[in-house]
Amino acid sequence: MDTQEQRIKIAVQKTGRLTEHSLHLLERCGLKVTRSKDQLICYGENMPVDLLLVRDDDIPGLVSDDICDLGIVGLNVAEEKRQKLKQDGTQTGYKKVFDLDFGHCRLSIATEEGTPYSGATDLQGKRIATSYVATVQNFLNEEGIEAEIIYLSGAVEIAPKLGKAEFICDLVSTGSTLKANNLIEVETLLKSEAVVIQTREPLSHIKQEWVDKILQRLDGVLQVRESKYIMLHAPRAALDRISELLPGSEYPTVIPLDGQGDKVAVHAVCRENVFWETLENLKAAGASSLLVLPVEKMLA
Ligand code: PRT
Ligand code: ZN
Repeated sequence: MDTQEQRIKIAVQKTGRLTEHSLHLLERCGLKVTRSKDQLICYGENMPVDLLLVRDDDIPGLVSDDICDLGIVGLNVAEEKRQKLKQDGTQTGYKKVFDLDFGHCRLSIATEEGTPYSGATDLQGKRIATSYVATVQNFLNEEGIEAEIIYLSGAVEIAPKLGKAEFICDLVSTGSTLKANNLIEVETLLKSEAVVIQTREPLSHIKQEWVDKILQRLDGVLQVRESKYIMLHAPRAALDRISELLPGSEYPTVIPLDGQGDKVAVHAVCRENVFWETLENLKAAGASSLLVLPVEKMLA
């Protein structure tokens, strides 16, 4: 059955840092989509899955209110919404189900170079400019600090220069924006990356099956990224040493080689990066004809 209610809706950022990665990831899970004319919805052609393309700030709300079943969003945004709901006395209607290992950044407090800072108590009575009001408030509550939070929706990093605040709290990835504004990071509130969130509402049997399938495929795609398939030849006597050297592999397949006496072929999926050093060590242990291949798909 493929009625509108039985289709999975996934909220994805419309245009921004997470968009390309999110769409690519879903494509790698086998989803083919056509975009609607208004570009707000992408209809799944080969699965009962539609994508809602929205501002990232709206994603936690859409999943929390059960308008979307899943969402791909920065943990920083999901956490800010969770804290906001908590401060309003409401329980969050979504849970984090996956870390996606892209969109890495951290939410940090920074101040102008030269401002004394030896710990959170130095924030007492000061002004902190941020877009992350609820997360900062939660941090201050936990530390038992009273400080004024100045809400700014953008260009937070220029607040100290304008005399609007002594501290800022914003996302940092390379640190070059802080540096360009003569600011230094003094406190990290949250380490963030893109995550999948899922509604807490129970889903119909059919929808749950599809959600499970999507999450399993996502898991496969993420595992594959780091995985390599290694093939090599080795004397049977060197097998123990070679198995020890294969990075992150579980049970290598050992195949006898026709007419090669005690020589065998070893095939293994390695779940970690395979470096030249590893290959050189395998060779030194007696391996030959080494081949490293990318893994296209994996289903545990
Ligand atoms: O329009 P919409 O509301 O959807 O997009 P947006 O402008 O709010 O978000 P966008 O696309 O800028 O970022 C989306 C998500 O990417 C964020 O919520 C984070 O989870 C993640 N992300 C990862 C980042 C950064 N890295 C990042 N560096 N988001 C923003 N920045 C900004 C930061 O705010 C600061 O201005 O980049 C600057 C700092 O970068 P560095 O490299 O100079 O330190
Ligand atoms: Zn946003």
